[in-house]
Amino acid sequence: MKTCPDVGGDTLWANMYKAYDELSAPMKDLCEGLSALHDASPHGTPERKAIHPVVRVHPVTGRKSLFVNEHFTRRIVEMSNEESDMLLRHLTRWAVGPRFTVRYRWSEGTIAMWDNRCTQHNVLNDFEGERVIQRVTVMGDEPKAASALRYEPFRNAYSAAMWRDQPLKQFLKNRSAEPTR
Ligand SMILES: O=C(O)CCC(=O)C(=O)O
Ligand SMILES: [Fe+2]
Repeated sequence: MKTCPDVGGDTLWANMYKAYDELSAPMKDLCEGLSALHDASPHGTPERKAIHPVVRVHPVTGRKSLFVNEHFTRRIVEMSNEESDMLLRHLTRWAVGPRFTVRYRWSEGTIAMWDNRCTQHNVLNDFEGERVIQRVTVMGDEPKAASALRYEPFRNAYSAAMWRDQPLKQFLKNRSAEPTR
């Protein structure tokens, strides 16, 4: 941390191992069979999209963690839009609940290291004045699913709400058009 406001600008980190561990058994079971479409629209690049497992396995520790967040996760691939909204609303709030979260008050010169494979973070936008932080990010590996996906992508019959399925359908179509690596 280079320059810190007198008050505010704390960072919150939530532990996605614990967010997964404390789900009920049936919810774990459901989530492990699912994947989700993510996009980077909050960063001004909505064309950056990817499908990731809802529960991922850490490549070093082998532990499972929840891998959805309010910022980037748009849609559960295997569910209808309404079902997806319901589940994502629950999971994204659950994941950042106080029981899984630490709140860090910075001072200048402090260095923080964290692992994006099993945490998520958020800076509180509650400060006035300057906040300057320098960061280095290590390239991530591709998130690996905790278990094989069990369901096909959701295919909607014609309905008034079909337009809501378009971003997912378009992504799956483009993906299947790509040459396999
Ligand atoms: O400014 C911070 O506290 C965290 C910065 C951040 O979000 C990041 O490096 O990804
Ligand atoms: Fe960040």
